[in-house]
Amino acid sequence: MAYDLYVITDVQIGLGRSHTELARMALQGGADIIQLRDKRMNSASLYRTAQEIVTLTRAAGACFIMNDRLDIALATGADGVHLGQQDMPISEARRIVPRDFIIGCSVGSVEEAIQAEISGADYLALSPVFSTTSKDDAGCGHGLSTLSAIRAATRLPLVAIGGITRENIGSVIASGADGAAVISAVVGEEDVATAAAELKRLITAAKSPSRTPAVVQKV
Ligand code: TZP
Ligand code: MG
Repeated sequence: MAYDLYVITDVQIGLGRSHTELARMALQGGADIIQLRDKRMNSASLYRTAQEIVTLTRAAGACFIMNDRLDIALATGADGVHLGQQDMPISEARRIVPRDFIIGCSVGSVEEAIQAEISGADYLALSPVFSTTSKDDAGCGHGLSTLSAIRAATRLPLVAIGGITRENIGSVIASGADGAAVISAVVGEEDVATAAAELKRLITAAKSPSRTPAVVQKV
């Protein structure tokens, strides 16, 4: 499964578009994973929205991850859930989910990364890698050195989240991330599909082995 471009829907940042519309456009641009994240929506609306996004991600061959809410993830047939340090314990979630269900975990240090791996996480998200205004309680960025240290400490897929832009994505991938989870760099753009496609192109380029410049022979 690809973790390259992981788009988190956010209707506060999404310039008036719904979660479903943001997801549709991000998928058009090549998003590999869509996460539904909304701290304000009631459960009924979250459930309906998750159902809509499951349909879209299945049609696109992409993956749908529900933020926080394991109940809604299971009820809608989501591919997985994303849990933070303040959410239900990974090991308890693991006990009640189907075998191939994905559990992602936000971590802020090597110690948390190791603990999440031991507890049964399928992927890790360094959160936040850079400072961001998109999440109120995100705290200061942990930086690329923490990203590299976590990369060295675990073999789990590792995404970086927080403050990622077209300008810094190359350094994020070079520091060991398998992909980038973003809100504003995609969802906050007028043309969501094009922003997603451009970020994905940069991620793919950063991952491909560097090409040595052709030597021009003098004749
Ligand atoms: N978790 C950690 S930082 C963050 C979340 C949901 C927000 C990321 O948003 P942006 O706009 O890509 O910085
Ligand atoms: Mg959470």
